[in-house]
Amino acid sequence: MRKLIQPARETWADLVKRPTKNLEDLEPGILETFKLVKEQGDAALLQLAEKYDGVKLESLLVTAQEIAEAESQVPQELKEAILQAYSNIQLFHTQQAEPVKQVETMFGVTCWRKSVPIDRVGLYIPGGTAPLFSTLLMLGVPARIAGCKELVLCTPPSRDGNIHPAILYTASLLGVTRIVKSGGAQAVAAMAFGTESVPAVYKIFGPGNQYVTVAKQLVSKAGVAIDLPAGPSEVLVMADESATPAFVAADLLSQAEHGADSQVVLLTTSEEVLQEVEQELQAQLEVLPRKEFAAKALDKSVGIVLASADEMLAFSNLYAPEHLILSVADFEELLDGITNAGSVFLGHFSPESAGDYASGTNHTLPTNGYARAYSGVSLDSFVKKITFQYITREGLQNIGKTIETMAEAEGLEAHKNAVSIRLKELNRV
Ligand code: HSO
Ligand code: ZN
Repeated sequence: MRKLIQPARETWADLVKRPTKNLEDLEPGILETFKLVKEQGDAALLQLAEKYDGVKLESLLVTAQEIAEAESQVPQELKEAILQAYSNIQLFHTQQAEPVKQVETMFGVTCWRKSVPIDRVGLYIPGGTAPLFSTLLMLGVPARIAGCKELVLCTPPSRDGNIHPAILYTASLLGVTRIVKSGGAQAVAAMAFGTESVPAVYKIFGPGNQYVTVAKQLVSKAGVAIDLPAGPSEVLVMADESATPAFVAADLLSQAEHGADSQVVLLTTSEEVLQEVEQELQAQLEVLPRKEFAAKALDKSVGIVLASADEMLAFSNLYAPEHLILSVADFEELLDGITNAGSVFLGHFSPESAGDYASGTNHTLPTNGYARAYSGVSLDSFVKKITFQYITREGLQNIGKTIETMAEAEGLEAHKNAVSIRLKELNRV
């Protein structure tokens, strides 16, 4: 971890920058994949599973028998944990539903807005080094609450052609029946354009490697919505003298173990805390199974000593972290000052892992500074909000003149006329 003591304000803008990766080189290959999937559908997915996942699949779709087998392979303790997390996430996201409120803006002019589920959504769950069944909960639970009719799940198969049993168990809890053994850009293409086995969806959710990320960006240009512009996961921890260095180190490592490109930042008002956290990082890192990823992420990370809590807050708001942990005694005093963050963890006993898995909040959050303007995934991500209005005869008489005047000033005579023609009729009777 790089150490900085009270860096000058002028340097902050550079310090909050994430490393930029040029992903444009990937585009031609991904567009080739899109073409193949559009032309050959399922056959392309099977061919690419052989090429990239190293498996000759008999069938792209997971069968009911595979789901039943998975059920028996997941240990009871894990099932109970998943059910607990499910229930908390469900409770938290159910409360996000907004009641329909009719507003009479003028007498006889009534407007309202209603959430309507997106009919078909695609959920992408990466394979690779960690089977993120928790992400499936974070996406599937709000999708179900919203009332999305069809959930399509794409996830890459392992070399033996299977999907991790915990992913299948979670999918079956969510009632997701269309589980496609496909990953990478080809899975994104399948969900965007449709194949024989994969219905085209209207919005694609979920994290993935850089191929998936670029593929999502490309389909979003073609009219399919995506959840968030994705980047590597990140955490910023603020720690004062009251922090326990071992806890802080554990939080930093929990983020660092996601991958070599994870972003980890420590802000503290105490040089001593910084030193102690560093020692703890070394000790805890040694025994981590994923220590290679975590070590690489830590190498690029930074620990900064700042003069005050206000300075920490100012830096954090500039950085706009995906996760913000306030390991400080008086966190309440800082809350109103937080302007940019995806999700915030308060005090010494609220580790990020709680939100990653089970407390109820969503872990699909804006990275790469997007927290300045974006929110994480929530119930809203799975609905469109449709506005309605009903104007009575009297209502049109009340509002008509305003519309006519504005339309005329914009030089849009036909707009004006749509009102005038009605008002004339109303005045005639
Ligand atoms: N920290 C990740 C989510 C996750 N952690 C899944 C563990 N499993 C992004 O918020
Ligand atoms: Zn995590």
